[in-house]
Amino acid sequence: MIFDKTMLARYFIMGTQDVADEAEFLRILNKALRSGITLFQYREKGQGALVGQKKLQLAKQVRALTAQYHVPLVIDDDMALAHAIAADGIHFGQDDGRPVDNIKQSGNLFVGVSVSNQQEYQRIAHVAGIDHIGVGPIFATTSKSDAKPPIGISGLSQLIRIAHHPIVAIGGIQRDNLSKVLSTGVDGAAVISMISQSEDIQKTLADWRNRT
Ligand code: TZP
Ligand code: MG
Repeated sequence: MIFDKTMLARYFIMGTQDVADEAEFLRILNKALRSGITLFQYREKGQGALVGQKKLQLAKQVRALTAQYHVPLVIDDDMALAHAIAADGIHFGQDDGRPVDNIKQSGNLFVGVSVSNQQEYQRIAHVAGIDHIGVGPIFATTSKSDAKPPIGISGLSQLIRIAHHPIVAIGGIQRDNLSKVLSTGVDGAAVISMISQSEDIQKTLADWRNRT
């Protein structure tokens, strides 16, 4: 799929490790898709994450659901799976292999790369084939055990100033700090817990839509 930066506006990420079980995962994903997320990343990673056939089976259901709602689907750090289910994009971090190798294998998937600071950005800034950058964590987060130190709003603003890629902010973004994040001029925000732990996903996303 051809990447468009408007896809980054309301970017939802989730794997089964973020919720109680697969039924809960599908319930939350359905609600989020119906309520206006602009992109979904399937990220099965960390303690309790599915692997092998179980991961493949759930990924197929995620592909069917996202297609039904015309929401692009990104797979985190699993090129074989992304191709197997015909995802729209692939995302990888600093520890997920060499960017040039990943880009070579990406085919028609669009490509996102995570950076935590300016130094990491400068290292990949001139690698061809990267469609957008994820910057974070912006704030402290409990959703990623190996997250680097938070870059904060000022760090995000500085990175946006020097970057020549579309940027999505990630990490610790909640309803009470979302406006600050968006005021930096970033192309979007990516969240796990703001949606996966929301008591009213429809309302959370309605509020978010009104702020962008
Ligand atoms: N990458 C950087 S922070 C993070 C990821 C995957 C976790 C974001 O989760 P939350 O719950 O939105 O802070
Ligand atoms: Mg990764």
